[in-house]
Amino acid sequence: MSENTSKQPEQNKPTYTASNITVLKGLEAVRKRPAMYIGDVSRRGLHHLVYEIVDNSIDEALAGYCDKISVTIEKDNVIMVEDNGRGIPVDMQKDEKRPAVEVVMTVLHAGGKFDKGTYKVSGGLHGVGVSVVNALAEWLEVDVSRDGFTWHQRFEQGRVASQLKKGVKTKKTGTKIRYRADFEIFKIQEYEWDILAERMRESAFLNKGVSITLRDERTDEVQEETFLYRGGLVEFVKYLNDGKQPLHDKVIAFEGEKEGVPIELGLQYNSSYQDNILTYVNSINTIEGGSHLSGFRTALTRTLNSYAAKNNLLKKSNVSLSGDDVREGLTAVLSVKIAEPQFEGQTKTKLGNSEIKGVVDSFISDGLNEFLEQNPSVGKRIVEKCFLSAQAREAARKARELTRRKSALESLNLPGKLSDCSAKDPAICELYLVEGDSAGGSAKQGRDRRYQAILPLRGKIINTEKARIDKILNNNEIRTIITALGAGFKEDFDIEKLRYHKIIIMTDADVDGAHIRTLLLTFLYRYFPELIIKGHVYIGMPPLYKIKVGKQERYVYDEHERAAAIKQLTNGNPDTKVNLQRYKGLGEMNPDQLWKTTMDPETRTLMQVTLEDAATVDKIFTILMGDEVEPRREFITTHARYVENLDI
Ligand code: 0RA
Repeated sequence: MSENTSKQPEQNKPTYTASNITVLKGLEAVRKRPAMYIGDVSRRGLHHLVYEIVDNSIDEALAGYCDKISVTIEKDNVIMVEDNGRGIPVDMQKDEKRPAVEVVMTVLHAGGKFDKGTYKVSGGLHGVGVSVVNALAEWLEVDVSRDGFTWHQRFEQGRVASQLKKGVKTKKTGTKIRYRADFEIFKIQEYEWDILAERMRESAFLNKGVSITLRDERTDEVQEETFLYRGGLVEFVKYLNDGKQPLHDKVIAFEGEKEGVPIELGLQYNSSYQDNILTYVNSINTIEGGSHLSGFRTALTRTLNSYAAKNNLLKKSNVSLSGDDVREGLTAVLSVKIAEPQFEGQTKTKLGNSEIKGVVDSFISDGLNEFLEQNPSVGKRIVEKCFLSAQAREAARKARELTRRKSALESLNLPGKLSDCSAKDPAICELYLVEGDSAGGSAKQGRDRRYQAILPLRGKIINTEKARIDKILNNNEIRTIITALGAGFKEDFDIEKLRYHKIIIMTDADVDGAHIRTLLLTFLYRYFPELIIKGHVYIGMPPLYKIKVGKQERYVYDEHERAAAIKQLTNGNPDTKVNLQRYKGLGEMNPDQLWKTTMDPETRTLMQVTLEDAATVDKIFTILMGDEVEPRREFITTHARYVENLDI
């Protein structure tokens, strides 16, 4: 074992062999094009590095060797992740002639080489390996407890900075990794507690019995929270349904293995009209769904229909429950483990393995049938709710058929309020959804009519969180939006027909504006999720102030920018006269100003709406649009996290 600890002094430059050179090339590629490995180098990517390490510790937990993980944000934005797993192996790697831990840290995708047979992740942004974190770290230090000793090694920008060194004796095992991200690469320095906490909570729900402690030492008042859920998905579903009225007390849960595939499901209906189904493969949130979700949906629809029929629970025997009906008000979490997952789709979060559909279907059918047989009163309540949904849907269908005859939901007959653009290629066309007629007027005059269309919305649109589909379709603003988009609705939806590839929500920078924006986002999220997943939805950012110093004019978008701009324009001289105009609404800007500040692709700021964390998104909409007032007030003025800065 001693051969692992190189005798050369730490300061000595390591000598490079051929294999080391390919290693350097590999990590160099990561540093050159980090986005290829971690998505981006902004907030998301920075946090992704933390997940990457924690996921490795979770892998140890999945393999049954680890039940405690702690994650600390230290001062100076250093991250520390410690676990009580087996410890990264420190013995000599035969092929590489270097200690295994050094290989794991410096060779792309080396982590999995040693660990066949566990549920490792392939493809997508996940499971890229700790070496990617190492490559993107200013420095990284690893401390392993294993084989009776502690071991230490340091790296800088992915390169070996000190050879593996054997330390004191220990009986413990585990891995501790400390690193500082390379802020020459990352644009953003700040870690966000909420983002990390939400992710750690999710991992803890998905890996029951594993305790994950998050600690923030950046301020004198240290913050710490431990996530540990012995109930796993049952507790996850309860958490998601918090603030909603459950239809039955107990979360329905199944856990087991079918044809070698471990499957876990928790579900509970609530009185709302929306569904919230989260699916995971190897603890990765499959936002775009895939074969496991299809299997679950099929099983649910078939099982509830046959149960209802068998027990004469449908008041009209000719009615059958559609997929939408059996999912109304359903909160569910499905988690499967697959040895070789194939991820597809826009964001590589769609499970492709086709064989999984049938496996999940049959597992869930069996479990659900058994549950319904044993709990007839719960079964009856669920079917009754589905039946109400079916009736509403039937009413909506009739209403839609009526309107369809009038072509109101088809693009042949565009709404009168829409000022359409002249271009016909959706890829370059933009639709501005604008709050109020007066701002709509300015936008119409200020726009580039070749590719920018304007749809002014009068007053508040309906809260789609609180209404069934029949009511929603009776709302004029909603119908106008659907018609303008041109891609149909629900079962008729066809994204190929979408008339604009950018849908830009433009509301005032005040509380009312935020509310209208949220109403619009709620509607799009619930009824056109594909538009968000495919990245078509944006938020336009009108400026908050115009600053004028002498002849110079500057528009700024937040308080922070205001201070900086004033300082710059006045050269820091407090006696310089500053003319500050605060825009209360879009209507206060003339068409030319609106164009320059909010609509001109050269100068505007757009935020792209993303669905990064589906669990949080649903919670946010429940808070924002649901019945409880206080959490809403708290939330609405702070910034929405489901919005990602882009396109400047
Ligand atoms: C390679 C092989 C084994 C474990 C690990 C790496 C490992 C990596 C990390 C990263 C953070 N914590 C970690 N813990 C373990 C398998 C070890 C064995 O077979 O004994």
